Amino acid sequence: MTAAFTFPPGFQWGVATAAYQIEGAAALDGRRPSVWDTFSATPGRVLNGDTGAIACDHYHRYPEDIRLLAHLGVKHYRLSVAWPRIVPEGRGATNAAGLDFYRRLVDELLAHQITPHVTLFHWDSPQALEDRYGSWRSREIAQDFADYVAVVVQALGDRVTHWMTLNEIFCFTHLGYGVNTTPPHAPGTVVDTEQTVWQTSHHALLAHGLACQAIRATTPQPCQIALVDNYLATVPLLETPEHIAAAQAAFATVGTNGGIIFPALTGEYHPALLAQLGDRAPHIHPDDLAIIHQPLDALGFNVYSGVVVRATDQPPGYEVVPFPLGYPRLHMPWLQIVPDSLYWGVRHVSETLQRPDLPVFISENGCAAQDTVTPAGEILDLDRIHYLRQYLQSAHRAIAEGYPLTGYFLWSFLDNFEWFWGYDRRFGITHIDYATQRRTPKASFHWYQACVAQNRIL
Ligand code: IFM
Repeated sequence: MTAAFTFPPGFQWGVATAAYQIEGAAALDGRRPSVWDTFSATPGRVLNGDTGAIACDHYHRYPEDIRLLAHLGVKHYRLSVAWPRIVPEGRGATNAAGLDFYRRLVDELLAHQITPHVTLFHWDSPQALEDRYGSWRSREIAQDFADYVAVVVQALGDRVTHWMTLNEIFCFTHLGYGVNTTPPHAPGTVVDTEQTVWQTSHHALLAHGLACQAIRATTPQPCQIALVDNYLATVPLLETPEHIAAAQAAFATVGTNGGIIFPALTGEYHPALLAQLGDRAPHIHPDDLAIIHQPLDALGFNVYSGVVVRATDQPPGYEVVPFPLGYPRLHMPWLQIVPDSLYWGVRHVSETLQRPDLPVFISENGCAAQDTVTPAGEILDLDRIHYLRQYLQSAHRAIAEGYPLTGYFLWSFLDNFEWFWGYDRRFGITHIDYATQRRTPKASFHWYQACVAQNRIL
C-alpha cells in the first residue's frame, strides 16, 4: 500500500531564494546599486535601518550553501539573477564579473545534480534606470529588461533550462508606487494618480512579454518559461456549488488579479476590473496585449495566504468574508493561515482562467515564525512545520483531483533580508546568525528533508 500523502513520481521538490535577499556583496565586482540599495539606505524606509549590503553573504558562501542544499536532498533550486550585477547601468555595457558569478553558482548546482530554476527579476532594478526615467513608470523599462534578459540567456542558456521572467508584479509596482502615501517597497515613489500606479504594472507585463520573446530568440536549447505571480486565491466558504461559483466570480476582482494574472494568461484585462477602475485604468497601446500574452510553459504561483468568499443575494452575488479577530496567522500582518488557498489557486488557473493546459508549480510557500535558539542550539519551529504540512496537503489534493501541479519550492532555504522588515522576520528553514554567518538547519529543515527523501508529507 502507498503511504498517505505520497506525491507522484517526478514531483519537483525544491527551495527558493532571491538575489538581493541573500547575496550581499552589493558593491563588489562591478555591481552597481539597485533601487533596494537606495531605498534601504534611506533612513526610515526599512525596519532597524537594515540593508542587503551583506545579507547572508551568499556571494562568497555559495559553495557551503549548495552543500547544504544537497544535504537537504532537493533536486530543484529557485534563485534570481541581479540585473545590476549584469547590466550595472540598467542598459548598455554588460559586466563580465557578474555573469561569471552566476556561471560559477549554476555550475556548482549542476555538479550536485540540482537543477537551477532562474528568476530574471526579483525586484532589484538598477538605480540608474530609476534616475534616468523613473523605473517602472516608463515604458522604456520593458525593452531594457528584455535586453538584459537576452544577455543572461546568452551567457547561461547552455546550462539553464528553467526561466522565470518577473516575480510578483503587484509587489514591485503597486507596493513600490503610492498615491498620497509613502509606499513600503522600493523605489518608494509617491505618484499623483492611481492610473500611474496601474501604468507601472502594465509596463511590467510588457517587460514580461518582451522577455519571453527574448528568451525564445536566444536560448540555445529547449527551455521552460514561466511567469511568477502571487495572485490572490479566493477560497469558497463552503465547497457547495453556489459558494464555489461565488469564489470563481470574485477571483477577477480581488486584489489586482484582473489586471495582472488575467492579461498575462488570457490576453485581456478582465472587464469587471476595467469597469471598477474607470479612468484609473492603464493606457494600453494597440499591440500591447498580444505582446503580454506570450505562450508560457508553466506558471509559478507564490502562495502564503488567501481570501474567503461566500455567495450573497445582492449584486455582484459574492462577498469577501473578513478574517475575524484572533484568526490564526504566522509572523506577518498578512500571513493568515489559509491552506486551501493553494488548492484553489491551482484550480482557478484551470477553471476560472480557463487554462487547464498550463502546468502550475508552487514557486514560493512558507512563513515567518518567531524562531528562538534553545540552549542546545536547536530551532524547534513547530509552527512552521504545522503551516507547511497543511499547505502541502492542499497541494496533494490538487494533484489527486487531476490539476497539473508539478512542483513545490519552499520559501525560503535561508533566513534572509525580508524587504521592509529587514532581518526582523525569518522565513528560512535554515537559521542564519547574522553576526557570524553561521547556518543552522531548523527542525523544519529536517522535516522537509524527510518529505523530500520519501516523496510524501510526513
Ligand atoms: O520574501 C518574500 C519574497 O521575496 C517574495 N514573496 C514573498 C516573500 C515573503 O514575504
